[in-house]
Amino acid sequence: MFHTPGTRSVRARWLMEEMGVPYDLKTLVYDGEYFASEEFRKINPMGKVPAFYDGDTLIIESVAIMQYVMNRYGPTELDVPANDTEYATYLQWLHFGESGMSGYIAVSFGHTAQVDPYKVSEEFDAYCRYQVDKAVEMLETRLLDREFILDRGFSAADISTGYALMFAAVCIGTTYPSKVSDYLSRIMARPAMQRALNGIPAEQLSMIA
Ligand SMILES: N[C@@H](CCC(=O)N[C@@H](CS)C(=O)NCC(=O)O)C(=O)O
Repeated sequence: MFHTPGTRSVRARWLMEEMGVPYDLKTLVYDGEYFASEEFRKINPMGKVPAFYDGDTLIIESVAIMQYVMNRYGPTELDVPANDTEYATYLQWLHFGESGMSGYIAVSFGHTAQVDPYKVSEEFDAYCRYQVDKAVEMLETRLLDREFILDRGFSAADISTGYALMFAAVCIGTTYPSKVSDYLSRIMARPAMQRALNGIPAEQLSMIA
């Protein structure tokens, strides 16, 4: 898998660490010019990480990689079967971590860092931050009476959403209410997550809590 520390490829790496699935990592330093180059776009046509190869099969969406690995290399307790009462909630948060959170965080990060060609207007940045704030509020409510997103315990939904919380704290300075903050500390302490974070500078990690 093509990976850059701290990016969405952490999700897939964290999942494989939790499952004990062996993987090869090609670690790239983030370099906008290289990512946009023809050479890298032969690896991932979108010029992004993760780019996950299983033989000739390529997947470029972090949550899709998670689902692929769980289904191909499971079974795993991290996945929730369709006949489970929590299946709908599981699917919602598995995808919400990317489409309802990280997409907005990434736009706001590009804006904050003033990275070409990712600059947007102040209004659009405010809109993205508003979406992130609402998501955090919804998660705080969910965590009022549970340790993880699901009653059954830690699942892939926590990997997807937990990564988004880390992304927002480090890249756009989001701060969290008490339940979300405790939850983030709890999932960050998992040995598999610690291994998946290998390569992230300590000063960035100190921004999370
Ligand atoms: N929806 C994709 C997003 C992938 C993505 O945007 N990756 C970022 C890093 S977190 C990237 O490589 N950006 C480089 C660029 O856009 O130039 C996923 O979940 O994998």
